[in-house]
Amino acid sequence: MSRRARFAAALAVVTLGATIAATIPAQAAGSTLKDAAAQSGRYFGTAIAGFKLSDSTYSSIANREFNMITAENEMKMDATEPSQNNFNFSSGDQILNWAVQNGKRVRGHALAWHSQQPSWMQGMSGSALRSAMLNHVTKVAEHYKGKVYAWDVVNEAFDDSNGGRRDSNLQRTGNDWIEAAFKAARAADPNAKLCYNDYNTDNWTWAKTQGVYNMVKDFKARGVPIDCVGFQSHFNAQSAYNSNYRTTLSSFAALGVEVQITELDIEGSGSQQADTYRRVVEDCLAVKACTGITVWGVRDSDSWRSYGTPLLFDNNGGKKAAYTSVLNALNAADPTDPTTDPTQDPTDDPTQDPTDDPTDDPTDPETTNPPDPTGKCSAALTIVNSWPGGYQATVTVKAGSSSINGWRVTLPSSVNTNNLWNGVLSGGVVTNAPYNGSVGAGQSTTFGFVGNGSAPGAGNLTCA
Ligand code: 9MR
Repeated sequence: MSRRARFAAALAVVTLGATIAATIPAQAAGSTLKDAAAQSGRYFGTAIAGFKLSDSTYSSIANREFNMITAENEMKMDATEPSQNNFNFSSGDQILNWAVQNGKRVRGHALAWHSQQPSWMQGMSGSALRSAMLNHVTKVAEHYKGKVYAWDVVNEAFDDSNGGRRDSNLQRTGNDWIEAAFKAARAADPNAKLCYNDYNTDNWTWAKTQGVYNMVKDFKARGVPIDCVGFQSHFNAQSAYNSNYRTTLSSFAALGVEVQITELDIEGSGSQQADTYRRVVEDCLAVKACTGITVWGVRDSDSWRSYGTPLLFDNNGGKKAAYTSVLNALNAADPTDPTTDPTQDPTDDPTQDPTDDPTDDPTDPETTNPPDPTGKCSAALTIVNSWPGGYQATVTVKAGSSSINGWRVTLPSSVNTNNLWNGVLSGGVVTNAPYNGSVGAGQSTTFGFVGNGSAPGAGNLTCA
């Protein structure tokens, strides 16, 4: 090529580059899960089985799509302490090193658990077991000090149905075993986020969810070091996704902890599965403190429940409808707004889902149902949750026998808030937002707020 031709070619490349740059929108859509999630400051992760990293289909998808890695089994108690006080980190380190070499972060899983205990621990009890557990937490967290983003310090410690603790050898060492494990983990690695992780804690009305919620609330009130709660979110017919999942995430977030979706898989196929995945992602995106999502494996064939085809890639590594749906939902997220309260996001709009109504929860004694309205509208205030120094409230505004086009609700005079959504607050009166003023006859909409100080009593407010 002559010098002139080379120059012309180079100019063409530069011009083309400038044209492309000019047509890319300010916020380009991510073409991988990790890039799409990063647009709102979140991560997208997967569980990795170390022995599969030599499978190039597996490792190339994992590397391309995910930026948070959980060892599926390799950092558990049986793997890391096969005989007492004799630690083996080779499998865990293999995964950690792969993650670090590929620019990914790691969620540690799991320091203390009733399951997958090494055989020497299974038969132990009392103070010997308590010491052995604390030694394990300390030594493993010290080994990975500064290298993991978060630890599942305690896994699955709650009973499946009654809202209390699960019986286990660890539980029988005393009810304070969980907080003892958290304190040991904090001492060993002060910079790792310390999480409590469990399954069947996704549905806000379930006793197990409330049991864990009350524990976290108590830990926060007493200064037990806890930074995050992991929602495993294994969804299937027995434990189905419910639209109150968003309430669960935002309610925990309001306690001042980060919330993470840690082991997501959704049994099913096609558009039904894709739609549920979308809703889970949207729920996380609606809660500022929901910092990331991890799916429990790469391809369906990698899943612990492969018969349920619950993941985002098929057995051949092809992208499923669920993948596209997750990618699109992540790309639709608002970029992070550092000025908003991390515990509550104004885009968290319970009115988008008519079934997501905390006043429907008959098990929650703090909720009341709006009375049958006789006038233009009625309003009922519900305390969704409260904590020392604050609370979260929802107000349901219901139209009377005719439809309404705009509403005004007077808050109790004790309310002090600087974080209200789905309404406009002025001088103690909330008027509708531009998008939720029209309410059909007998229909309702809601607004919510986080209040400072003590919560007002639940009950009816003036609506006009
Ligand atoms: O996916 C893990 C599977 O390979 C193991 O056989 C199983 C043994 O307990 O653990 C699976 O992972 C679990 C996770 O550690 C905790 N939550 C439930 C997960 C699925 O069982």
